[in-house]
Amino acid sequence: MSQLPNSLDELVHTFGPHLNLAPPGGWQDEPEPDKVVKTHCCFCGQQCGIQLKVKDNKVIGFEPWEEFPFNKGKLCPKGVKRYLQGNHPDRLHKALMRGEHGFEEADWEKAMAHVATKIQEVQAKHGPHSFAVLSGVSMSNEKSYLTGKFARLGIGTRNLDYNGRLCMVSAGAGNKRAFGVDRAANPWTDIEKADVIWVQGSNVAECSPITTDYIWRARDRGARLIVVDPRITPIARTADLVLPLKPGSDCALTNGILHLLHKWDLIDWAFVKEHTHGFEDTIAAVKDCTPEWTSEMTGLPVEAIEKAARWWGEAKTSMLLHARGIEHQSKGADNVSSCINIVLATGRIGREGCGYGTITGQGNGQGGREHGHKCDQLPGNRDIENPEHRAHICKVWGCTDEELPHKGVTAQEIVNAIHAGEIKGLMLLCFNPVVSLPNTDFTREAFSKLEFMVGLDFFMSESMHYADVVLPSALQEEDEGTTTSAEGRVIKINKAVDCPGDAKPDWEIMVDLARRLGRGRFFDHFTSSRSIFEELRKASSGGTADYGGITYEKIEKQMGVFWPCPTEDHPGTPRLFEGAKFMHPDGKAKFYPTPWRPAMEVVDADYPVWLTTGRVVFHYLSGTQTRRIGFLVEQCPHPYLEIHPRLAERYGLQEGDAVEIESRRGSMVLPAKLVTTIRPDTVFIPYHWSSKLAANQLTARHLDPVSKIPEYKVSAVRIRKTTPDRFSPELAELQRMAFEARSNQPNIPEQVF
Ligand SMILES: Nc1nc2c(c(=O)[nH]1)N[C@H]1C(S)=C(S)[C@@H](COP(=O)(O)OP(=O)(O)OC[C@H]3O[C@@H](n4cnc5c(=O)[nH]c(N)nc54)[C@H](O)[C@@H]3O)O[C@H]1N2
Ligand SMILES: Nc1nc2c(c(=O)[nH]1)N[C@H]1C(S)=C(S)[C@@H](COP(=O)(O)OP(=O)(O)OC[C@H]3O[C@@H](n4cnc5c(=O)[nH]c(N)nc54)[C@H](O)[C@@H]3O)O[C@H]1N2
Ligand code: SF4
Ligand SMILES: [Mo]
Repeated sequence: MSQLPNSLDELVHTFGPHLNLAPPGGWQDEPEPDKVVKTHCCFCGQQCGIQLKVKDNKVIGFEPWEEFPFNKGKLCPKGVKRYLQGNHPDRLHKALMRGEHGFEEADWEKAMAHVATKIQEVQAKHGPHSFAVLSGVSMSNEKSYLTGKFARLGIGTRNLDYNGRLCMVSAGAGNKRAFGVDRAANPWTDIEKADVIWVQGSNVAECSPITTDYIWRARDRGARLIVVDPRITPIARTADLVLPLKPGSDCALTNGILHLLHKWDLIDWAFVKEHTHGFEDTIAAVKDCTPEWTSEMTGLPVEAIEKAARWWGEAKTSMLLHARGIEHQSKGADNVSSCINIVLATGRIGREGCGYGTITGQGNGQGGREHGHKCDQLPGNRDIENPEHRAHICKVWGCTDEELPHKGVTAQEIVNAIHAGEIKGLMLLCFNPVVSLPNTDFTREAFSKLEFMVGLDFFMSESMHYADVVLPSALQEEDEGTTTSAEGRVIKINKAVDCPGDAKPDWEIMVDLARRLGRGRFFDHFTSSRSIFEELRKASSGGTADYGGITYEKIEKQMGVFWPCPTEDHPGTPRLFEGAKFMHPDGKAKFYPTPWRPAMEVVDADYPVWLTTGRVVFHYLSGTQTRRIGFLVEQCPHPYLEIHPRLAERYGLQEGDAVEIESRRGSMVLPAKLVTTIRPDTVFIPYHWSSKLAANQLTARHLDPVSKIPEYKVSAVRIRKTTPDRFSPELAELQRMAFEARSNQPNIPEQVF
C-alpha cells in the first residue's frame, strides 16, 4: 500500500535515494558510462524525454534530458526506474516451447518453424480467419504498422485488434464524429494559457504526471481548475471546484451543463452557426436536463453544477481534458461527445489557449491507433471498408484487393469468439489480456481453449502461460523507431543497447515468420525500423494521420513533429483546427446528441456499492514491467480496497482489515484502505496485479456499442468484513515483504522476483 511516512526512519527509508542520504556502506562510485543516449520513457503517453546511460552494452542509469521541450527533464517515479528492466533476471533470452514438462528453452529455428507450421495447420483446418492477432501499442509506430500488415498479408486474417481497444477507442469514436480526426486538438502549451481547465475522469497527477505541471502553470496565472471524478485525486486536491459525481453519470453532468449554457445564453452563436452542424438536435436532447435533474442523476449539489456552468460559460479561454474515467464506460463514446458539445457550444477550440484533448494513455497510444492496428482500419487512419482507401494501401503494399482482408472483430469480441470455439489460433504480442481484460475467469477459459497460441514478450506475462511457443522480444531501448505522444508529437526512440540472447524486435520476428508463411514478397524489403517508417510515410500519405513529410532527421532536429505533416517542407501541425477548420469534408464540426442512459450494471439491493478501477502512480498497466522493479513495488506492493470511513464503518471495517468484494463475476479479498477522498457509495481498486489480486475478476464484459470498450469504471459489488486468513497467499507474501522492507531491511532489492 502506498505509504505516507510517519517517522523520520520511515521517511529516510522511503525517500532515501531522493534525499541524497547515503545507503548503508556509503555510496558506490557510479561507473562512467560509455555513452548517454537521448530517447524517451517506455511507459505512458506523455513520452517524456530521458537520457539513458549505457556501459558495456547495458543500461545502467539515466540522466534528465533538460532540453526536451515537453517535460524539460522532469520524470515520474516510473520513468526514473524504467532502466532496471533490461538486466532483470526474468528477461526472456531464448524461445520457449511447451513440452511434456512445461516450457523448455528451444532452438530459435525449431521454434519459428513450429509456429509457421501451426499457423498454417489451424488455417487449413478452420479457415484463414480462425487465426487471430492481438497486439499492443507500447510498440513503436513502425512495429504497429508492421503488425497490421503482417496480420492482413502475412497471416491473411481479418481478425486483428489491439489493446488500445481497452483504452483510447471511445475518445477516437467521439473525436472522429465531431472533428473528422482522432488527435488531441492542442499542443500542451495551450493548457497553460487557458483561464478555465476542466478535467473529467482523469487522475492527472498519477497517470499523466507531467501534465500536472502544465495545469499548475495555468493556475499560477490565475486559471480556475474544475475536476470531475468520484475520487478526490491528487490533482483534485488543488482544484477550485471538485465535482465528485456518481460513477457512470458523466453525460448527465455534461448534458446538464449544456442545458445551463443555453438557458443563460452563454453560447457562441457566431461560431455555432458558421462552423458546426447539429446544434438544434443536441440542444433538444438536453431540454429536460435541468440542474435539479442533473443533481439527482450525478449526486452533485445544484449550486456546484451551476457554478461549473457559469465558470465555463463565462471564460475567455478554456481547455477541456478527459481520460479513461469517462471513456471506460458502456457509453464512453457518448460521454466524449457530450464533453465536446460543451466545447463547441462555447466556440473555444482551434486558437491559442482554447481547446480540448483526451489524454492518451499508452506510450504509443496515439501513433498506434493511426496505422492499421485496429480491426477496421488501414494506415493513415483509413477505413478498411472504403474502396478508395483500400486501393491506396493495395498500391503501397503491392497486393490485390482480394488479398487484403476486410473488417474483423474487436479485442473483446476476438476473446469471445475464442471462448465460443470460432477462433482457434492466436498470436499475442505486447498485450496481457489475462490481467487487463474484464472478467478474468472468462478470459482464462477462452485462452485454455486455443488450439495454438504464440506469444511475443520480453517477460513471461500471465497471458504467456497459455502459449505453446513464447518468442523473446526486445525492450524499447533495444531498437530505434518512432512513437507519437499524447500531444500528437511524433518523436524518435533511439537504440541504446542490443537485445540479449535470441531476443529480437517484434518486427524482425514478424518479417521472418512472413517468409516462412510464403509471404516474403510483401516483407523482404524491411531491413530496419527506418525502412518500415519509409513505407509508413507513403501509406499514411493523404490520410487524416498524414506522416508523409516526417523523417527521422526532421524529428531529431525539431525535437518532434506534430502530424499532420504532408510534405518534407511542412513544419507539422501543433494546433489542429486553426481558423475553426475541421476535418470533415465541409470543414465544419458536428454536435452529437447524447441522451442519458444508465450504466449496464447499476447498484441494487444485492450489490449496493459502486466499484471503480484504475491506476496508481507507481505501477504501469498489467504490471508485468513495474511489478519487477523493487522501488516501485516498495511504494505500492499490492492492491487494496479504497473506501470512505463512513462506508467502512457500516461494515465494521478498519484500516488494513480483510474485506471480501464480490460482484456477479467473482470475488476477491483485499486489505481496506480508508480514505476520505472517495464518495461514500463507491470503492476503488487499482488493477495492476494478476490472478487472485486482479481487479478484473470483478468487472464485466459490457461494451460500448460504438467503441467496444469495456465498462471498467462502473460495476456493482457487495462487500463484507472477513478474516486475514482469507488473504490470498500472493497478497500475504507481498504484505510480508513490504513489512520487512519497512522494518528491518535498509532496502528491498531494486529488482524483485
Ligand atoms: N501511473 C500510471 N500512469 C499511467 C498508466 C498506468 O498504468 N500507471 N497507464 C497509462 C494508460 S494506458 C492510461 S489509459 C492512462 C489512464 O489515465 P487515467 O484515465 O487518468 O487513469 P484511471 O486511473 O484509469 O482513471 C482516471 C480516473 O477516473 C476516475 N473515475 C472512475 N469512474 C469514473 C466515472 O464514472 N466518471 C469520472 N468522471 N471519473 C471516473 C477514477 O477515480 C480515476 O481517478 O494512464 C496512463 N498513465
Ligand atoms: N480493471 C481495469 N482494467 C483495465 C483498465 C482499467 O482502468 N481497469 N485499463 C485498461 C487500459 S486503459 C489498458 S491500456 C489496458 C492495458 O493492458 P495490457 O495491454 O494488457 O497491459 P500491458 O501491461 O501494457 O501489457 C503489455 C504486455 O506487453 C509487454 N510489452 C511491452 N512492450 C512490448 C513490446 O514492445 N513488444 C512486445 N512483444 N511486448 C511488449 C509487456 O511486458 C506486457 O506483458 O488495460 C485495461 N484494463
Ligand atoms: S510521466 Fe509517463 S512518460 Fe513521463 S516518466 Fe512518467 S511514465 Fe514515463
Ligand atoms: Mo490505457
